[in-house]
Amino acid sequence: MDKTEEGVLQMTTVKISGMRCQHCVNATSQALEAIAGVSNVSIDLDKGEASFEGDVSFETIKETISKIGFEVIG
Ligand SMILES: [Cu+2]
Repeated sequence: MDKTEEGVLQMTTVKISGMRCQHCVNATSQALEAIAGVSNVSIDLDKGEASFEGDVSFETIKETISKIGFEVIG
């Protein structure tokens, strides 16, 4: 878990399985950005990880990712 400073939104990283190319990365990025309260989404395709800022439940992230055909695995 990344360090959280006062006044700075918490950074969350989740593992996602199923992303294979830049198109998948874009789809994931757009889906996460569309969630209210989520910002600064960045995706690492090699690691299969997505990082973002915002106070949002893990269930919401899981649901959003599964809707576009991928799976949150951690
Ligand atoms: Cu792809």
